[in-house]
Amino acid sequence: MPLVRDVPTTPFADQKPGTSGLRKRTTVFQTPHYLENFVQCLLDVAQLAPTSTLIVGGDGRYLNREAIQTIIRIAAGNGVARIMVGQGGLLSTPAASHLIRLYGDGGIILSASHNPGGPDGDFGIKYNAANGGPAPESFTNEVASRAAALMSYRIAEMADVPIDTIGEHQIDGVTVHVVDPVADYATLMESLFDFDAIRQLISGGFRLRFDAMHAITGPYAIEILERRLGATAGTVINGTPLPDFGGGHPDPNLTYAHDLVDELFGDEAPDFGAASDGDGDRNMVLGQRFFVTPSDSLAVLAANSTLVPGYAAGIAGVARSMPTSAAVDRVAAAMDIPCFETPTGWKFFGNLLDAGRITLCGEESFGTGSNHVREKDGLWAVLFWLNIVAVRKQSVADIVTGHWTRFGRNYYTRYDYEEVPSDAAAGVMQHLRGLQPMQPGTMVAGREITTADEFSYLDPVDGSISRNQGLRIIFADGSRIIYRLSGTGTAGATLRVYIESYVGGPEGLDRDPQEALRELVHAALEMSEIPSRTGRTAPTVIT
Ligand code: VG1
Ligand code: CO
Repeated sequence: MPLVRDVPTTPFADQKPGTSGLRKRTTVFQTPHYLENFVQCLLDVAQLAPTSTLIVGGDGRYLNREAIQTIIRIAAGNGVARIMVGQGGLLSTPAASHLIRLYGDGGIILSASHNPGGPDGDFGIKYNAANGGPAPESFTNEVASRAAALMSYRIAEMADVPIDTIGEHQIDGVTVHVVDPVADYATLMESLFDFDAIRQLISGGFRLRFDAMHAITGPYAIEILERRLGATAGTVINGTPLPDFGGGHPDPNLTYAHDLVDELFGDEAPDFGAASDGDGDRNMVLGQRFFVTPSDSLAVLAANSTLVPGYAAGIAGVARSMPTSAAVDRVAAAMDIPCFETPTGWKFFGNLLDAGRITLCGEESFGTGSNHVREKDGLWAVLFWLNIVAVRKQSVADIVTGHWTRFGRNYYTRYDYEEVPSDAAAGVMQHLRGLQPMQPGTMVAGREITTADEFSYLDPVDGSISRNQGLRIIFADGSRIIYRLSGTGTAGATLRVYIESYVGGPEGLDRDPQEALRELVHAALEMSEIPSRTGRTAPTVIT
């Protein structure tokens, strides 16, 4: 075994993981001992047996490579003798989840997801348990309290591991297995989807474009879409992961993926467009001149799930995060399967998936997934859509509008106010909590409030309770306004306002969402006093 040193350190009080791991400015992670301390605390709480295999990989952002060497040394220092790493230190979040499930007992994923990377950008780290899913709140709370008291960490004196060379490396009694980051994941996708049908669709002239946004999904998308499914070379754009994501913001939405959006709404638009985020767990799906709202995407996937081989036997149930629109609820009701409403963040789906109570789940924030792994999965969602298009032989737009005709339409929008001063954002939430007009029976924007509360979640599997998961105002006609503070931002606070309204049809299904929701949006801003309290007259991002 390698020589192990106990290094004295000072505790950090700010190592509290948020919605998805610990995310900070890169410079914060470069503070001496900062990363080491956090990894020591993760391993202290994880309590891996010496025979365990730890999976390690990240989205390739600046500091990824160095951090992986440090993590290997700390893991070895704590007696972990088998470590599996993606080549070059790369693993998308869903691929890491899959490797943990296949070979591992836990994993450490390095990512700040859609947040910009680079020396002036963000970095992040999180722990996933043996089921492949993000550690639950009980785990992350314990990590944070240990980090606030840690006095020393254990680190092995080891040479750098050759993470670019595939194969098993024996280093001072520690086995480091460097694997192709894509292979097992691509095989999993082939087992779930009808690749023959998708291949035929593409060879028949269906034109697609995938924007990897200079982030982790490039190698995955090139292998799967171009090599295995026969899409022409160049279908995947921005396909080489760069440490600073090309200076961009790898967030697949209408604002940050504007090049793709422009192409799909242009004259020579392809039939299908998609993008993924920094760590590969998000997806944005576009048809020709058509944007699929993520909440609708989940509903459409659920309604069409039996067309896909991996789900042909039927789905046990579905779940969505609370702010996600209720479009999938209507599908679940029609299919006579349960529908669960969880707090924001994928970790809350884990128990439901493990217990077999749900098969598909998703969030309004461009996240969709299933029981195939325990993370949301960007490329999986893209393949699911392609499979449905291939079987139904209809355009994306026709599939979605047909869905509305059958189930009605949940008009939906999200307003994000990024980097608002923390006290102003907290003030908005405090003000909303104290609002008298939010009593049931009050009329707002011509609608009657039936519930106004702060969302709490009782996990039906383990009985744990998560409180303060967003303020919600629910109206008699099913419309909702929700306010939440983000748990992934790294500067100031990000305030999110989610607005939804249902129209049963057949009239009124083809309106512009901003137009259809205008009154509710107005009411949401007026009630919350966001403009006057934050000084923001417009949101940073509208979805
Ligand atoms: C955001 C999204 C949430 C998602 C989370 C992690 O969290 O709203 O739905 O699960 O990001 O996604 P928040 O707390 O900022 O609203 V990712 O792709 O950043 O791992
Ligand atoms: Co992500």
